[in-house]
Amino acid sequence: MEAIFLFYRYLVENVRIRIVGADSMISEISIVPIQSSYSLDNRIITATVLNEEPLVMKFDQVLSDDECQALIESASSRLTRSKLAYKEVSQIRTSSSMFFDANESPFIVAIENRIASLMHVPRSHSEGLQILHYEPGQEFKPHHDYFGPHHPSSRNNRISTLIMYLNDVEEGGETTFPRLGIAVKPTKGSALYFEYFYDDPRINELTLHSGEPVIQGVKWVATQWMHRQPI
Ligand SMILES: O=C(O)CCC(=O)C(=O)O
Repeated sequence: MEAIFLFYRYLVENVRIRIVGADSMISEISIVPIQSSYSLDNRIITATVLNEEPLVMKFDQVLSDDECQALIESASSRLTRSKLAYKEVSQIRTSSSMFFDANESPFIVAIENRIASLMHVPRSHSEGLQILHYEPGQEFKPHHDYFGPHHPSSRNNRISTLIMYLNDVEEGGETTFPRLGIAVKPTKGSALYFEYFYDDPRINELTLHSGEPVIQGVKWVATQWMHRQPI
């Protein structure tokens, strides 16, 4: 009889299905199905849910030590000052960074394929893999990863993010979500996942996050952003 009180509307929008209840309490299915581990690419990636809606998860063993090192080495001679959404240099984001080209090398393609499987979005929806480097005092102040409604990229907006930590940071450099009370310490090979593909913009807004200033040591991360449609 419960079915009488429930009206399910199924919407398929490229990569996921949403279910909307008749009581207008929206319960939206996440892009990534919640599991305690994922077996892919000949490895077991373990997962911890940090928040359910919006979904925020920590993954362990996403990258091996050798892969972290190879990413750092391939990126280090190509870093330039990081910019914001309108290509402006700002004190909001003081790191340096670079993007790998699509299909740049078999190594990068293999990593991107693993990430796409983990994020449950086809690789064709991804931006080039980005490497970020922070020296002591550098940071990325609170921001959202999706584009505002007036930005040209909002027509095919970002829907999810994977931040992979390429080294252990001695002190500082946590990724924090001030509206969710979450702080994640960078640990080599692990990754932080979150998505902002919800109908209710208030849920997406909760993904405000920052890279806290590095206090001691340096911080290297690789970031992958997925879009609603192929790029
Ligand atoms: O460095 C971090 O911990 C956060 C990076 C970040 O927020 C981003 O790349 O959007």
